[in-house]
Formats: sequence, C-alpha cells, structure tokens
Amino acid sequence: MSNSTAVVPNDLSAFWMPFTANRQFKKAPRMFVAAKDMHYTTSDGRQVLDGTAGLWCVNAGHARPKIVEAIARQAAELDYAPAFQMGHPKAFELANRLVDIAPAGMNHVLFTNSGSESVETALKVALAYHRVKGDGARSRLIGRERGYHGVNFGGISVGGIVTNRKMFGTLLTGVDHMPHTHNLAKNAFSRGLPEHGLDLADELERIVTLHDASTIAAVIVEPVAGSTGVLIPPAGYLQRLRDITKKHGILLIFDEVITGYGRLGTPFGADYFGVTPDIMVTAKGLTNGVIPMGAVLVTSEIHDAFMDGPEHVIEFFHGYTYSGNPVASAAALATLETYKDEGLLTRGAELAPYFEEALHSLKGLPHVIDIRNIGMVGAIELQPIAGQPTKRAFSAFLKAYEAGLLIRTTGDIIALSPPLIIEKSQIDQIVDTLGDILKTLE
Ligand code: PXG
Ligand code: PLP
Repeated sequence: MSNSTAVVPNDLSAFWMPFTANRQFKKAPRMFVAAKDMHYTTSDGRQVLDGTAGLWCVNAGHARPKIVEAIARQAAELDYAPAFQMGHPKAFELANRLVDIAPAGMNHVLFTNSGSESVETALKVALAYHRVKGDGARSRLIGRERGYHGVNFGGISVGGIVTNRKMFGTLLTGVDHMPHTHNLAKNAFSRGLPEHGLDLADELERIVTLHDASTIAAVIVEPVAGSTGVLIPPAGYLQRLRDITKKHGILLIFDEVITGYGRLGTPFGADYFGVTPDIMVTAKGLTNGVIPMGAVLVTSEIHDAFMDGPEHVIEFFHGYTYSGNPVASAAALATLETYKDEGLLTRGAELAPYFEEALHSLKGLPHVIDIRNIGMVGAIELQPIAGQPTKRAFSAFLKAYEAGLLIRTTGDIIALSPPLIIEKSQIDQIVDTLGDILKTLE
C-alpha cells in the first residue's frame, strides 16, 4: 500500500467542499489517495471499483500511461504560454483533432477550463453571433426544466434545478424553459429511448409563439440529462427540437459535457441521435478528467460570421487565462490518442447490451421504481422514504462505498457511468453489489 495515507490531514475545516454535506462528511470522511484503471484506493487501504468514472469524466480509466507521460513532458517543455495574442502548437493540434472526431460541420473550437465555462462560452457565442449578423434582438435563451449546465450565472439561468437557482437572485433575464421529459407513469423500465413524450418537443413551438422567434437566440439542452438523474429523451425528440430551431433561425446548443467522448457508445451524443446542433459544449472526458479543460465546437457558419471587419481587431471579446493551456492540451491529445488506441469512443456500443441486461436484472428488488439506460449510462430510481427525500439513495451510496463500489446519487436516483474500459465481470460486480444493497435498504 502506498504511504500516501500518511498525508491525510487531520484538520478538514478550511476546505469548503463543493456540492457536499460538509459537516456530515467531515465527521466521517471518505478519502481516495490513489487510483489505477478501474479502481480507487481509499485512505484506509481498500480498493473501490469506479462505477461513475469519477464524476462522469475518467472515460479511459485512471492513471493511463500516455496521459501521465504527456503531462509530465509538457510541463517540463512548455508549461504556460499566454493565451491572448500568442499561441503554441498543441492547442492548434488539439482543435484539429477535435474537428476530426466531431460530427461533420463542427469546424471550430474555443477552449475553456470546465463544463460550466464551456456553457457560458456557448451562450455568449450564440448571443454575439446574432448580433454580428445584425439580428441583435435575438437575445432570449431557452433551457429546460431539470437541465444542468454547470454552476455559473448563465448556466444556472438556463438550467432547471431549483436548488441550484433559488439562492441567487434573478439570474439572467429573458430566459424561458421547456418542460423536462421524465415520465415514470408511462416510461418506467424503458430500455434505451423511452417511447412516450415526443410531443413535449412541441412545447418549444409554444414558447416560440409566446416570445416570437425574432427574440430568441438559442435553445440549450443536454442530449441526455445526466446530473439531474439520467433523463433519456423520448424517441424522435431531439430531431424535432432540431427541426423547430432550424425553421425559426434559432441556434441549437447541445451540452455534451457528459454525453461527449464515448459515453453513449458514439464519439458524441449528436452521433448517437443523428442530430447535429450548431454549437457543442464539452469538457470532462476531453482530458479524461485529469486536467481541467473544456471545448466548445461551432459550425463554420457561426465562426465565419465573426471574421468580418478590420483584421487587426479582436473578433470575439471572450477567453480565459487558461484557454488551451499547454499542459491541458497535451493531456487532451494523449487522452484522444488513448481513446483511439483502445477504440473507447465506440466501445460503449459493444458493452451497452450487456450493461442493459445486467441493470434490468435488478427490476423487482425493494424500492426500485425505475431502471433506465442508454450507452454506458444507467440509472436506478428508488421510491423516496416518505418525508425524507434523498435519504434512501444516499444510504445506498454509503453502503456501496463500504462494499467497495463507487456510485453516484442525485435525489433518490442512483446513476452509473463506469469508465469505458470496464470488463463484463466488473459490470457483474456492480450489479451484484447493488442487488445485495437494495435488499438491505431501509
Ligand atoms: N453541463 C453538463 C451537462 C454537466 O453534466 C456541466 C455542464 C458543468 O461542468 P463542470 O466541469 O463545470 O462541473 C456538467 C457537469 C453528477 C455531476 O453527479 C455532474 C456534473 C458535475 C458534477 C457532478 O451528476 N456535470
Ligand atoms: N479576476 C481578475 C482580477 C483577473 O485579473 C482575471 C484574469 O486576468 C480573472 C479574474 C479571470 O481569470 P481567468 O482568465 O483565469 O478566468
């Protein structure tokens, strides 16, 4: 066992942890001190199977050699270069590689440091695009109930999770929301795309009628809503959103922070659904989670609209100190190489049928009110304890951790999204462990 357990601090108060019950956590901390391939090592020396790819980001598994080496080499060779008015080769190379694997037409890339920043960047590109086209009245943004688009102000404004919004004032103005598509009464225990709910896409027509298309800049949705508990779109739904947005000159933004980089068994969600947006928001799997980085892909039509006016003038007043950071770029290039070497952008498609069968074998166990899956994403929805929502699923999370399995819970939904290098025997281990736990839950 590594001696890194020695460095676990005994004062945990200074770090105000993100999206965490801080007081509860600090009374009984759960610490990872190492990771390799499919497993974490805890501070008490146990192996924990990673059922969630970290937070949906470690798609190639942990501590992959090419990525580790690329980061070390890059840090020694060129650690940082100014992002504005200067360049370095790897950011350009990475943008080219991304365009190669992206759906046809997504030809230009803006770099960020997270999913949240990618969302802000995409929303700003959309607003500015209409403006440079002389259509600046198009300033409204349309999101969706239960959508998650990160935690910055634009993202929580178009997002639809009340706990992430209610503390923060009036947010962006001029935002409206489509209804979410989750319908247990009609779609429980669907495999893949649910059958019912295509008509919910027509709610966009209603919103367009209310505000008039000439005021709407963009619609942003996750192809599959992940963070809110794995809400899979009804068959035909995303195509219909595409048809409606196209008809009205509204940009369609896919937030592919979770669905990108092989999660659904295709390089991007756009490929899975055969629907190409105007802007694609990505992060997480871009660097295998190792170094923070995001990328926003846009069509030539959008990019070219900005390439007007005098050549010495900055075309788009936006960017981050770390946009295309050399070490992050090197990590991303090595990640894409690892995905390519091991076929990971499509391996999910081979594993998905096995994963689906295994998950649905849990049907009938106590408290299970839905099981749903798409690609290498699965969810098990539990009946909440009356008056104590989230408690039952969180208790499953704690029991799984004790039993050597990392799962993710949101509300009373268990979400699974293992690294794409997972073996069938490890899928069995996930499902067997969960089965045992579900039988013992209060
Ligand atoms: N958009 C989507 C669709 C996401 O899933 C973000 C934006 C924000 O990315 P950053 O890198 O700023 O966190 C996300 C992130 C969970 C979970 O448990 C999901 C996310 C992050 C952390 C936890 O479901 N999604
Ligand atoms: N705040 C201050 C005071 C800054 O100088 C900067 C960048 O120069 C920022 C925020 C933005 O930081 P970043 O570019 O890392 O997003």
